[in-house]
Amino acid sequence: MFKKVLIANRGEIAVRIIRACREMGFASVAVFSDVDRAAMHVSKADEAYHIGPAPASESYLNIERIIATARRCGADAIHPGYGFLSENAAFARACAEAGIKFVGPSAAAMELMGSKTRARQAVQAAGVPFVPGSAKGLSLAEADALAASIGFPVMIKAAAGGGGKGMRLVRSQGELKSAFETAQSEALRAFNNGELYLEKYIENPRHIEIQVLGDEHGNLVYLGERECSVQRRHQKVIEEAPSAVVDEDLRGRMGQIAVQAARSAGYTNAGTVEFLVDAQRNFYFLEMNTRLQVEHPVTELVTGLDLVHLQLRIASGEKLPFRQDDVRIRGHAIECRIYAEDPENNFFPSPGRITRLLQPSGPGIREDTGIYEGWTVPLDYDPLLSKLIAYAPDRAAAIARMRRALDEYFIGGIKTNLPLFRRILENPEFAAARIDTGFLDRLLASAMAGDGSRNGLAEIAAVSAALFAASTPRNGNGGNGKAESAKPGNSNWKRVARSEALRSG
Ligand code: MV4
Repeated sequence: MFKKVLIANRGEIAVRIIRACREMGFASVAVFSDVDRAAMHVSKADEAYHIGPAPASESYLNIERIIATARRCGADAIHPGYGFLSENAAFARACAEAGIKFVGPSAAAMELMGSKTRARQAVQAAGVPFVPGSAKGLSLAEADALAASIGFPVMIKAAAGGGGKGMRLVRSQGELKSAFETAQSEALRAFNNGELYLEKYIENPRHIEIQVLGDEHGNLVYLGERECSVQRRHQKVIEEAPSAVVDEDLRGRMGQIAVQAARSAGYTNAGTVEFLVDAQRNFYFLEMNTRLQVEHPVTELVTGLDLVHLQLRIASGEKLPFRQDDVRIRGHAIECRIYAEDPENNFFPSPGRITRLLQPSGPGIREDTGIYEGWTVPLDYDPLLSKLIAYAPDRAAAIARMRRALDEYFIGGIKTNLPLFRRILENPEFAAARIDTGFLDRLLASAMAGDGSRNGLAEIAAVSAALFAASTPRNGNGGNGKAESAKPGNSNWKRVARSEALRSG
């Protein structure tokens, strides 16, 4: 087992990994940039080292600096978290060369999955189902001929892309040439690789992904699915486990396919196989993510497993401590991603100082967070503040629990997307699990238009703020001795705002 683990990340995920290290008896090492000296992950770790200025390219993405720091402090492993260097094969290779264990798959497996066309070819033999299309890079002429034979609409995708980057929807033959050319120049600019492939377009699919876990002795298991259809611009907003449309039979079939795909890539450690699922519940392989995902907690809650513990045990060479038959899905978990962004202003990032923070707790509530009252959210990184996760015996109870927790949650001083969750969770379509990747866009469009029966987001925010201000004592300072213009000295604002504004529909 390891003695000391360096966490090459920041925010809530760094805190999450530090906690696992503490539980397992490993010393933890944080790294931080200029603007993160006061960040929560720095104070939670056993040691912390400065790695550079605010821009990620000079700090959290600085491979040499991070390896040098790990060497200097004697770390025997590096956990990359998600984002930053987590899917960077060169970083995994640099760790190996420095004799430091990278907590994740091999550099070769990462590289293979990084190319969507190579990944498709590698898993094809394992009987993995795909959307009709090409498994190799295409010229414009080849794309034209293929699109004509499979029929429009089609999607042009960048082989080096993923997560929605460099994609183009093409509805007719006449649009193909210019879509191909812009996609190619975009891909060249973004990935230094202009390879494009093409697929039949699936209209409003669900996005459902399977968590897999493999040890370094050839054992692989799947840990059920996550429903990730509630998203906006390829940014997930709500995830849940299990999916309401996945029964035992479908879970078994998708799970076995995901394990086969991972096996054919020589995959180890934690990974996620993404699928599109159509209205007839046909499923199609999209891509494999070679990292621990943001939404891993919903899988942890319904399986009772700790994915970060398991990642660390696998990386240290241990065998998986259970078999597929031992994995049971129990209850229902929902996660809300709380972002510092303004839903009233086109979700523009809203960094700044958190002047007041009231966090939910109680039965079935977990919060993975990297924020605290008084901290200033920097504008240099992804604005994810916190993940609020509700767990209950069934989906309806999990929704009720999440709504209760959201009512307890207050973040003052910055704009957040908290009001959006209140609206999603009271939506009848969401309650009935009639969700697909177009759900949130439709909901936001109806909020803009004003559906007559309830307040739009703007009104809810305005009414809440007015009631909050009215219920705040004039000289109240919340008891922390710092002068603030508006601070909730008591909890009246919540009760009033809830009854008067949020429940008025
Ligand atoms: C698609 C698709 C429809 N048909 N491919 C977006 C992210 C990237 N991983 C793949 N994506 C999609 N690929 C075909 N052939 C629709 C999407 C898509 C999507 C997928 C998952 C989650 C949200 C999405 C939102 C819009 C489009």
